[in-house]
Amino acid sequence: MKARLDQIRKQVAEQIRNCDTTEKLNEMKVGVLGKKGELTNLLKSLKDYAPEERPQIGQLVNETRAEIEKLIEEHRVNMEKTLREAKMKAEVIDVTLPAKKTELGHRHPNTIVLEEVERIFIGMGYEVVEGPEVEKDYYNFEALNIPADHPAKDEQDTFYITGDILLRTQTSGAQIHEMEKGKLPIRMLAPGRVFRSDEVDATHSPCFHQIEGLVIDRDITFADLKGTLAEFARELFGEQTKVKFRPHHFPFTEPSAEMDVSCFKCGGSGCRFCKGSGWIEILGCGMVHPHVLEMSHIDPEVYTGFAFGVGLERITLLKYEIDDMRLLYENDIRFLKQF
Ligand code: 2U9
Repeated sequence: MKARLDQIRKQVAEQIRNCDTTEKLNEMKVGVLGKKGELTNLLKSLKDYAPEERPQIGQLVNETRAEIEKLIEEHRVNMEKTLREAKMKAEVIDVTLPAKKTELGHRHPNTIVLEEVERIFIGMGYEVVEGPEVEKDYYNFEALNIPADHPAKDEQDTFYITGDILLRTQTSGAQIHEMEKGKLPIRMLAPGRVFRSDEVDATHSPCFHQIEGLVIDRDITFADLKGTLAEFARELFGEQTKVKFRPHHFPFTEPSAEMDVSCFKCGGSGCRFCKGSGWIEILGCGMVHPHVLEMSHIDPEVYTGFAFGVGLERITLLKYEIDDMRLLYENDIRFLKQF
């Protein structure tokens, strides 16, 4: 029996040495030590021996089994070490290679312009207030002196949710909410999304952004409006920028005007960009209508104010010389990368 066990041990040791993968080693282990393995068979045949011989033979078989298990595990550890070392040698890392360039995200061109406009007005003492996008008809129209039969109230132009609730078509509701709080003076900027039932094209979108401003205090005059907006234009488009005001009409301001800036491309001499006129229309503005003040419980005999409204996309397109508004919403990374 001892001779047979020695023979098995030698054979198995040879087999172990020949295993060069973990799979082969596992297969071999099952073959030798498993249920149908020779060592198990030897243990099963113990009953054929004399009872007094059985403990000694059993012990010999178990010792051989333990030895084989030890050999297998030693070989496994060595093999894994060799494989790991070979893999590491093959995978040499060149630490002198330049690192992969990771692309950093950055602000959308609309956000860049919005933050610039906010910075300018915050510098003049304004507060930024964002109103709700879903508004009551009253805050979007009535409180702004826009009568029931005004074309802007047409269902063709406005997204109504119910007869009385709508998606705001201008951010002015935010100013009405501030005025109703009764805390004066007011110097505020109301930026945000507005919604109009427009077809999408190069200059229109059913959702775009406005930045509106409102100042209410004692002794506010049209001169304050002009000085403030001229300074805004100089900060946004450059120190050399000139402004001009043309009379206009809005229901919520009286008098009303539109402001043009001298073309920042040609300096005012006329080019393709300003269509030869030397001027570019930038915003609408005016003195807050006394009726608008009254409706929000502000006495127009004591307080006056001015307001203005800018289309954010319009400024972004002009500043970056983009000729199609749709580019601002498509989120094409090749376009956005340029800013
Ligand atoms: C209150 C009183 C008056 C806001 C104003 C404009 C002129 C204006 C347009 C610019 C381009 C809208 O986005 S646009 O199409 N806006 O021309 N907005 S004055 O006047 C107000 C606002 C609030 C209480």
